[in-house]
Amino acid sequence: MNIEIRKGDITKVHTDAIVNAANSKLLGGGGVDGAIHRAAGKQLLAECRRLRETTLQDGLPAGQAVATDGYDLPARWVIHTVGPVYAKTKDKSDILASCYRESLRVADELGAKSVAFPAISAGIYGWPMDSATRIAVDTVLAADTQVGTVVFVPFSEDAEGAFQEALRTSRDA
Ligand code: AR6
Repeated sequence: MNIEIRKGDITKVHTDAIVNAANSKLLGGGGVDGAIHRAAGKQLLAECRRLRETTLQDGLPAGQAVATDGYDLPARWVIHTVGPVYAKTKDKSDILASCYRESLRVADELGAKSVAFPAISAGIYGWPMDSATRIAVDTVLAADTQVGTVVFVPFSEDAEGAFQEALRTSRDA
């Protein structure tokens, strides 16, 4: 698998699919979720609403993933996943790892060969960037998937440095 780190706005990335760090309600929000809904256009929210009325009446649980079309985005699909809210007193690393594994499983179902990820849970959900990026890189490298290219899309220099360090140390290992 080819792994790239490309700092910037994930809504501009031309991979087959981009991953959204959504919430369980799946009806938009702040952060990368808001940016993706703005860039994809109203049809994205309409498809999310249909999912909530049919297969996802109770919402999307943390650690799981579901696909929609990408509409006005350069990416053909959006894979929505829900990260765990960070808590010092409870280790939710397995749920965060599951976001990456499940997103790649959904990508395989779609036939997506390239997938871009933001740093899931590392914004509003409060996960420390170093830990979030390490879980991201380790989980993607260990995944059993047909996806050939994964692009991590840090939104800040700090996040870029954290992804680079996680990739460097995992490849040394
Ligand atoms: N491209 C790439 N990364 C981005 C972009 C962008 N356009 N915008 C923000 N980021 P967050 P979470 C980074 O808060 O922590 C929403 O309200 C951001 O700097 O978007 O999983 C949802 O609806 C951070 O490093 O997601 C949920 O309620 C990373 O993306 C909740 O926030 C993730 O930050 C999810 O919180």
